[in-house]
Amino acid sequence: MCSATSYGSARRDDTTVPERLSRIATLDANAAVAVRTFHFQLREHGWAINGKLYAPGEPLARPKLGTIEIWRFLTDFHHPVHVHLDPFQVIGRNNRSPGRFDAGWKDTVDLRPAEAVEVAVRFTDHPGPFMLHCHNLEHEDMAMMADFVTE
Ligand SMILES: [Cu+2]
Repeated sequence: MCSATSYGSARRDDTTVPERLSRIATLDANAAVAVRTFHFQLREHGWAINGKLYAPGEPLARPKLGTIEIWRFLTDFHHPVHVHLDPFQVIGRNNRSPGRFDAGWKDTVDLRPAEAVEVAVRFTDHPGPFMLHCHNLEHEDMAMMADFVTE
């Protein structure tokens, strides 16, 4: 195929798109050592996770490095849920298989009102405090965040 550049000279374009762009190793959810639930809710005192506004130094989870856990996110509203440290894979949405839009590695998953999403996450490399939070700026600014500590 030939194409002209914006400079007017004709150049041969011999590039091709690979048939497969990447391969993604699937996390083994059956190897999960824990299942944790995080409920994102509007409470009368603010936007909360498991009934709590953000409290630095009061982690909601202490996953072990090198392990896989299943984290269940529930909501009564629309929240894009973001987990720091490691990417995750969606393994279920509303007790069904993930949607096509759930494929691949994620750092944020979109939960619409009354949805429940399960993700598998493998904690790697770095011990210490990390965060999960709603990525809606108004919600995170109104305390919809939580610490977790990898050990
Ligand atoms: Cu939110």
